[in-house]
Amino acid sequence: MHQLGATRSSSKPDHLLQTPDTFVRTPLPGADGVEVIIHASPQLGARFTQMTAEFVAGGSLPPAPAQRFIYVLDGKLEIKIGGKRRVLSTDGFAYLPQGAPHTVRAPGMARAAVIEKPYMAAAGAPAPETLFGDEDDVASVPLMGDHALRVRALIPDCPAYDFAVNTMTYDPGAALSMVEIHVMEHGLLMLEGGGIYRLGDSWYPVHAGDFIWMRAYCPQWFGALGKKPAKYLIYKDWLRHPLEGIGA
Ligand code: UGY
Ligand code: MN
Repeated sequence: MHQLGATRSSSKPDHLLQTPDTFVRTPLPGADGVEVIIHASPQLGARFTQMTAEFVAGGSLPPAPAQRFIYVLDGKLEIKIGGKRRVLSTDGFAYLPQGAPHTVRAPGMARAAVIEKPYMAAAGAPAPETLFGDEDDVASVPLMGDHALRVRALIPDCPAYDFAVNTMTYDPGAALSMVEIHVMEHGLLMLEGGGIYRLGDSWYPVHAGDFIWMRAYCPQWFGALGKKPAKYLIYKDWLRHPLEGIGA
């Protein structure tokens, strides 16, 4: 149906709100039986890629040119890496180190969030290891003591890893306690519920299915609205000196 040119999506220099009505599916070279929506990429100004991969039965992804994080949104994915085989169900996740040969295949229809980032080594940091997990099994921690806003860290907070992926769950009415302005950039996929997101000088209604990119230093705030919790999956670059990687 025509929306007569209207959408909640918005693309500004310091943020992108991409709502499902504006998603364009594209083939990914080497992928078979998978279409992707590329939400964040260097073309946008991001230093990582985030996509939603939509698999038909038997669909598979090609190897990544970087380290890769996969979070299953629907269905199941079979991952083989270094002699290990794991089948991830909805809310299951995997971290696959850069250069580690692996295969990702869907036995049936499936959807997944896929985040890829060139690895930035750090002096003295051990090499990152393959990880598998299920979001349900990760302990949740109240954000700054607020039990109505709970964070689950899916990647260990240790210098082997140069990015974080967390889920954040807000009870209805819960909100970030401050407007954040920080050096990290974010990729964010709304998983459940909704609310109001402040990005820069704009306030947006958002809900499950929406994607947001925030450039470093983009002012950001979220408050959850509605009768059920709001939950999102959020990426940030993490645990590296800001001058690393820019040849300073
Ligand atoms: O981890 C974070 O920076 C997180 N609190 N940001 C956000 O939810 N927009
Ligand atoms: Mn933040």
